[in-house]
Amino acid sequence: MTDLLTVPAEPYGFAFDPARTALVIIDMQRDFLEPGGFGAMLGNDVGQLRRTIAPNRRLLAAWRQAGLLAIHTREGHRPDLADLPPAKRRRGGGGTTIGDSGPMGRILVRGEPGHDIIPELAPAPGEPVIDKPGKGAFFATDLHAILHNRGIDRLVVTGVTTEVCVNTTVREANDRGYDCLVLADCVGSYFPEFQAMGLAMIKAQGGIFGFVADSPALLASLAAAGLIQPALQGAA
Ligand code: TIU
Repeated sequence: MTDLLTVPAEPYGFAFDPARTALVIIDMQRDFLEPGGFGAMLGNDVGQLRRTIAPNRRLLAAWRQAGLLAIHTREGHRPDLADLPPAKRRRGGGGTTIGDSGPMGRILVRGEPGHDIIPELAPAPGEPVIDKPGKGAFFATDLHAILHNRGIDRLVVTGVTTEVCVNTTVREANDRGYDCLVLADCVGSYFPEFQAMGLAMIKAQGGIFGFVADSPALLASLAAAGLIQPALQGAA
């Protein structure tokens, strides 16, 4: 058993055993971060999310160097759209919707270019990729089984968007008994006010859903424990 590490966080320090902690990167897909995809179709400025790419790259590189478990998720639907709730398809208000053709292929459909994780954060061989039809990463997926089978009890959660898929996943994880640390610089929203409130709702009331910190604090704790080279704390 590895000694517990502690990351300075809000509302108080996040203690974790690295071997029992997974990094879960939520939906860093072209459909949300590049023009012409699902995020843009909903009327959003996708440029708002791109500041999350560099800190996620740095964190993922460090996490891999430490030999820890990284998991990637993707939101999307079957090509026949059989798993797409009609209500989800109807909403959005634009002329196009999920399943329609766009510049990156059919919007939010598995196997299409827009559904891919952005190249900067491409999964490495052996890293589980969870395809999810909903906002939460536990709904209609095998994520809980994968975590349980590996003895994971803590999650470091990053990705997009803060108030939608990140928050939904953290709430689902909370009810399943996981402690979650959300990294503010590694999660993004199309709306600055939702970024702030999405994080505030997690850490309020003594950490009602979990903990919030910035990735340099986590990297420093991994470096102090000798799990990563100190150089990786600042490498992009
Ligand atoms: N629209 C929005 O903010 N997010 C989503 O639809 N999905 C995720 O957050 N991944």
